[in-house]
Amino acid sequence: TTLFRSKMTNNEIRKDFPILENQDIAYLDSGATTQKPMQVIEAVTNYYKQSNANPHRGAYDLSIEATRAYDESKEKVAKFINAKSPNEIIYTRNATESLNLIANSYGIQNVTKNDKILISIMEHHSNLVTWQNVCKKTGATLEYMYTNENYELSDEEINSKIVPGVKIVAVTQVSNVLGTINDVKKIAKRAHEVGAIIVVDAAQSAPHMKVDVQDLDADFLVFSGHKMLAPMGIGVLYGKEEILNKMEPFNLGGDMIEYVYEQETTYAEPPMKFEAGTQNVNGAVGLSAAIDYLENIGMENVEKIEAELLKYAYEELTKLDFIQIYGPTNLEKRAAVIAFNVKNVHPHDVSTILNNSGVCIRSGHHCAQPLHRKLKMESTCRASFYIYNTKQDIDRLINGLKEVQKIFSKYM
Ligand code: 7TS
Repeated sequence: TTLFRSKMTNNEIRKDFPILENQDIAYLDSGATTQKPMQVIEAVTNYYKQSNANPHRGAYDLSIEATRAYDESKEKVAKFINAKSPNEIIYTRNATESLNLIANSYGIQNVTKNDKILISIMEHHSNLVTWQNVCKKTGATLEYMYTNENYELSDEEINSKIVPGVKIVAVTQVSNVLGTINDVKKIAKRAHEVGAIIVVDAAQSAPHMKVDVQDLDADFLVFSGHKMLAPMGIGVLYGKEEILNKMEPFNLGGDMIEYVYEQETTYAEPPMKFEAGTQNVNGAVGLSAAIDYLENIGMENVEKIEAELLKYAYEELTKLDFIQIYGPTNLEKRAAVIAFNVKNVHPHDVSTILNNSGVCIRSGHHCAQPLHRKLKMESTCRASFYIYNTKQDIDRLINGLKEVQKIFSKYM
């Protein structure tokens, strides 16, 4: 069956998603969160029907089974991103919490007032406000890499900003607004040359392309389960083992300790050291099933399906002369996300009218206010695609936009 499924088309994949069968919608907001296939929904339901208990605590079979499911999930994640060991995988609530853990447990503890932290202008607020806060608390300086005229980080920009004195480079692999794919491997190499560590925000990349932490030489890498078919509430933090071993925990309490005395505590080894409190086993089980689902399709096939959707959507949108599209024009360097504006119509009006015809897109600043301000975009509409989207979804978007044009024609 693997062979058969690996050839699956988006039209076949779509049938695995009950919500897309139950609702008459073109769901074009997978950048915000993805829908879930039956396989993930059933894995979570079965976990609660058959295996639920608090892991790491009971000597009884059910608790051992919950622990096994949790550990197996980490092994799958480690393989999915080619980490050396599941001990390098920490579960959090989402990419945001993973970034907060790094900022607090690594950033605040390792940065001083003469250091610089470097991010890019296209960062999501989660990878921006967190570092602002580290700088406020330590006196370090926050600097930015800016995009060129093609919405990309040029080599000159990378080389002139990543210089001695920079201690942390935190950058997104894929922009959630522009769709720009950043050359993280090159950025990591440069960061290491000047003695900095690299934090990779893979929230918009891990669901859509093969991510290999060893090939990238990432020191930290984060993503959210809910953007890759898994339930909400499970996030991943990858960290190199030697770095995690030296870090202090961010959250304290049960399950992250070794021995506790009245005045002193020794901590467990990573990853448990960073996972205080009862873990999200159902989320881990769902993430496991989501990775199985994606690997069954094959990440190369995922990329292929999305590239076709992007090409079709981009071409169709380009035909509409009342639309302005943002982001790289070279589609090879771009993920399946398109931010755009309808001339003289506010994005919120566009998305409201599209909603009337069942088209779900996002409008606003997409948690990237500095990017919008820098590029003088105000706010934008954004369509983002995933493996269950079809050309019909895109046709609905295009027809909806023509409807917007009709309604607003006297202002255009
Ligand atoms: N980093 C990037 C690049 C993102 O796109 C997002 C979420 C996050 C981090 C944070 O993820 P979370 O799961 O912790 O919330 N981006 C979006 C979006 O584009 N629309 O809604 C959420």
